[in-house]
Amino acid sequence: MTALRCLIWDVDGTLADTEEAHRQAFNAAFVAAGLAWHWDVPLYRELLKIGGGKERLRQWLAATHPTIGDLDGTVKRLHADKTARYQAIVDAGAIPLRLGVARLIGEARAAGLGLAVATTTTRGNVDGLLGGALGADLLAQFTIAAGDCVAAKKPAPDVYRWLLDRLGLAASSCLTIEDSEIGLASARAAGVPCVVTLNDWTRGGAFEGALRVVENLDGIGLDRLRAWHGTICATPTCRRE
Ligand code: XBP
Ligand code: MG
Repeated sequence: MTALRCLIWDVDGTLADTEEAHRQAFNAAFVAAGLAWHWDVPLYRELLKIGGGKERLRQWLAATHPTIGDLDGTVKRLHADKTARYQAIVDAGAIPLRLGVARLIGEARAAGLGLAVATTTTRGNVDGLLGGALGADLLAQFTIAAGDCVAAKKPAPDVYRWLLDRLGLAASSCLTIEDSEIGLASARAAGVPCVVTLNDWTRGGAFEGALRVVENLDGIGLDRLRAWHGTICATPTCRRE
C-alpha cells in the first residue's frame, strides 16, 4: 500500500459551490455585450460537461451560431469580461468554501501532506477563492495546476499529469477530491485515486471508479481519507458512504 503524500483539490463544485456564480457571470457578460443570449440552469448543466469556460463558450457558439464571425475573438472578449465579473463575486466574499474543506486542508497541512489544486478554471479564480478564504500564506502552500497550463482540459488527464510532474509524486501517493464526471474521468485517466463530493450540478452522475462518493466532507477527517486511500487495489470500486 502506497502512503498518502498529497491531497489534491478540484476547485469548482468541490472547494466551493461556484458554478452558479460562473453561470451568472457568463449571462452578465452576454448582456453587457448587447447579446440576447442566456444560459439557464438546465442548459448550463449540460454545458458543464465541457471542461473550461472558453471551451464551453466556443462549443456552444459553434453549435448555435455557426456563421458568427471572429469566433476566437468573440470567445476571448466575452470570457475575459465574464472572468472579471466572476472574480468580483468571489472578491465580495459571496462564495464560502464547502463543508469540511477548510478543516481538511488544515488537517492535511498539520500532518505534513502536500496541498495541490487541479482545476480547469482560470488561475486568477483559484487565487481569489483560496486566497480570500484561507489567506495568502496558506494559498502559497498550494501547488496549483489551473486553466491554460495545459491545452486539453478535463476530462483529459493532462492537468493531473502536469501537476504530478510538478509535485514529483506518483499518482498512487495522492488523493484528489472532485465533484463531476469529467473531473473523475480526468483523475482516473491519470491514475489518481478520487473521492467525489456531490452537488446540485453533478448529483445523479455516473461515478464508477471513484474511491468513494459522498454528499460532502462534513465529519470526514483526514484519518478517513487515509483509510479510503489505503483500500486502493488493482480495481478500485465505487462504494457509497
Ligand atoms: C470547472 C470548469 C471551469 C468553470 C468555469 O472547473 O469547468 O471551466 O466552469 O471557469 P473545475 P473558467 O475543474 O475546478 O471543476 O471560465 O475560468 O474556465
Ligand atoms: Mg469541479
